[in-house]
Amino acid sequence: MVQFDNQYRQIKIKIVYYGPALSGKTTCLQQIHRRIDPDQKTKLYSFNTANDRTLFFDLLAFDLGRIRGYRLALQLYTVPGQVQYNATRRAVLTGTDGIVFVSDSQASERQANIESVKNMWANLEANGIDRTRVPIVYQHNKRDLPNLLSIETLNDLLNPFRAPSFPSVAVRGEGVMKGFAAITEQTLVAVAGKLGVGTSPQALDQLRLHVRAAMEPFLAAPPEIEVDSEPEREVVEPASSQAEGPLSDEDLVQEAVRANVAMTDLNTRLDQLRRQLERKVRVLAGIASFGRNLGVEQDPNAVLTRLVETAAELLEVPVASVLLVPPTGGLEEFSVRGEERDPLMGAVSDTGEPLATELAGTGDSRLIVSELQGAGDGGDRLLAAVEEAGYNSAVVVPLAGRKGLLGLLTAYGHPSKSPLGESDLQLAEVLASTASVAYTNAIAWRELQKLNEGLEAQVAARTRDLEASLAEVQRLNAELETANEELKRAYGQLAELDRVKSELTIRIADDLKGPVRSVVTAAQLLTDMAADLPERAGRYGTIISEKARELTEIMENVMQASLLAAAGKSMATRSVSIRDLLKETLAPLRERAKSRDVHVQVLIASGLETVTCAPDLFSAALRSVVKNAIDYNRKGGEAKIEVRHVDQGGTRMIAFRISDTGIGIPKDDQPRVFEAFWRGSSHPEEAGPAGAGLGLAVAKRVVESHGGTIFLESIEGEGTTVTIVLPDESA
Ligand SMILES: Nc1nc2c(ncn2[C@@H]2O[C@H](COP(=O)(O)OP(=O)(O)OP(=O)(O)O)[C@@H](O)[C@H]2O)c(=O)[nH]1
Ligand SMILES: [Mg+2]
Repeated sequence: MVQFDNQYRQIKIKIVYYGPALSGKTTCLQQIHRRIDPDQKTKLYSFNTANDRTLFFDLLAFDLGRIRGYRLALQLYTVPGQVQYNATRRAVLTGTDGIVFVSDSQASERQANIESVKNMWANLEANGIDRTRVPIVYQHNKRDLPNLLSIETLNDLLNPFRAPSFPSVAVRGEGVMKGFAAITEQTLVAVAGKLGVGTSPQALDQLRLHVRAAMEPFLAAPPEIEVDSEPEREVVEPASSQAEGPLSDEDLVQEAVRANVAMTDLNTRLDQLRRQLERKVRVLAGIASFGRNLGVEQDPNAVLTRLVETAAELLEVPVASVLLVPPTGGLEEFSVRGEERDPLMGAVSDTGEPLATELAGTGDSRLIVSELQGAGDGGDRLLAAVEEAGYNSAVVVPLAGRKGLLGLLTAYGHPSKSPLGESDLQLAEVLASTASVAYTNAIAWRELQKLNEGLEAQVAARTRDLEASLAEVQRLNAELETANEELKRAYGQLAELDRVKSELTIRIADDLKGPVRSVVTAAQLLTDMAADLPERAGRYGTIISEKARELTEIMENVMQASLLAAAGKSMATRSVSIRDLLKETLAPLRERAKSRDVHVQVLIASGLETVTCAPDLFSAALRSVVKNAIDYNRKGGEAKIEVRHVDQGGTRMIAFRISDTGIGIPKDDQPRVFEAFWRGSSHPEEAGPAGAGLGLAVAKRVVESHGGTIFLESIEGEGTTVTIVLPDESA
């Protein structure tokens, strides 16, 4: 009887392998188990006696995919063949949806086969099952042995309705899967009405196709293997340990069988749960390792590739993809695994946009596409696209970035497996959010690196620029130095020329002094003798005398200009006798003083012998000052030259103090007396031609180039005192 199990959304279908003792029923289940579940994930439960004869039943439970969202849970039972276990057989037969009668083809078993089939009819009747309607196939077994009944004979004896029959060699697996496929198809077609698929020929054909498709891989399996070793199966202790022989109370046996069925059911369920748990653990481990790997991933593309691979692996789906939102909007396939195109990108909506793009645009991109979801119109369109591509379901989750949607992760369920559901969606979400964070980080990291590289490049460029400018500066510096050197050399030459010129000028002027003085003296004599000479001669004498004096002044001016230029340039100093120096200074002025009637007095402090100076220059400077003291004096006045030691800030110096009793200098003029070419406003008429106004300026330059000082004190109408202070080098 078909059982709907709404909790797990499954339909349980019960098929019983019936037949005489030792006909090979258990062997058939072992073969089917090996074929449909080579990894032995499900278990074959057996309730055996000590010598491996079936005591209650064997049970093999497994899923046969889905129809309309319901899982088809097949349960294959065997009955114990031994005659005495009839109560158990009847109990096992309760609610069966289909039967495989396994006969023993040996002629010796003719009667046993007949007894067994009779017994089956009786037990079906006892269970209220119509034997004319229950799906049944025959498997005439042990065709490898000698002395066999023919298939026709067997069918004549056992198969009154001429149900499909298959020869088989169960120990080698031959014919077993064919019989199994046939009964599965028949049974499912028989229960089709109850499944809600209707009874229309098309619907039934569809169902047949579905079952055949599900069975195909097992039928096309590699050559069937002989059961030679002890098959893997779970041996369960019977719930009731009482053997049936002596047990007369049939109800008790039935209870025991029911209890064992329930227990086996529980075991099966437990087994399922264990497998689910194992899968969960595997998934969790997968998530953990995914997170660990992404944590260190710096390449954004590698993050997404890994996401697709991990999603396909952990969700156990054949197709998964990452779709990205490009800067221009819309959606692009970044990576599609298991297909050319992502099914939801391949299918377009009415607006001509891929369905996935439309989904991304709605802002609600977290969904399950499945028959079980009962979605609205949109959902139906999505499901149609998914089924069109050959998948039974899909999950879609968003890849969320900091600034919005980065893209979508999609996964598509294999039609032979349970459709993807809520737990798959959650798993996809965990993977997607982990990857989104890693992706965002990887992009940030890449940008940081780019920025760094840019900075480094900038620094390098600036460094190169700086180095270039530095080289330029160095080159210019070198040029400047060369130019400087040349300038220095030129300057040296010029200075030398200048010096030579000054010396030459001074010497010429000096050399001219003697002859001019003789001319002056001669002219004077001529003037003195004027009375004795013709009148014309006396007049010429006066002219000569005047012009000779003018000439003296001009020479004096030329010399002073030369001295001014020479002062401060390379100056050869030496220690000279002060007395000699003054004698030399005053000699040319003697005549002048006499003619002005000025008395010149010299006082040199005792113990003061020498002064260190450039004698020519210093003497000329001194002479300028004394000459002023004579020129700007009054008749019968006095010009006094005192030389003595003075103390200046603890240093012994030599002071030359030149004072006169002359007209003095007005206060306003005093600050300007040392300026070149400045002439006092009160040049006396009798002082003869005015000088060039260089005297005191030259004196100041000369004194200062000796490291000395010169200053002037004057009281109008009383006289002027000029003091020259020179370092005492002899100290
Ligand atoms: N030669 C041969 N031996 C077979 C074949 N099928 C089963 N056997 C052997 O027959 C014996 C009984 O097989 P089982 O599968 O235990 O028979 P069963 O129908 O389950 O027997 P019960 O549980 O006692 O009713 C075993 O030794 C099998 O190896 C076959 O096709 N050929
Ligand atoms: Mg058995």
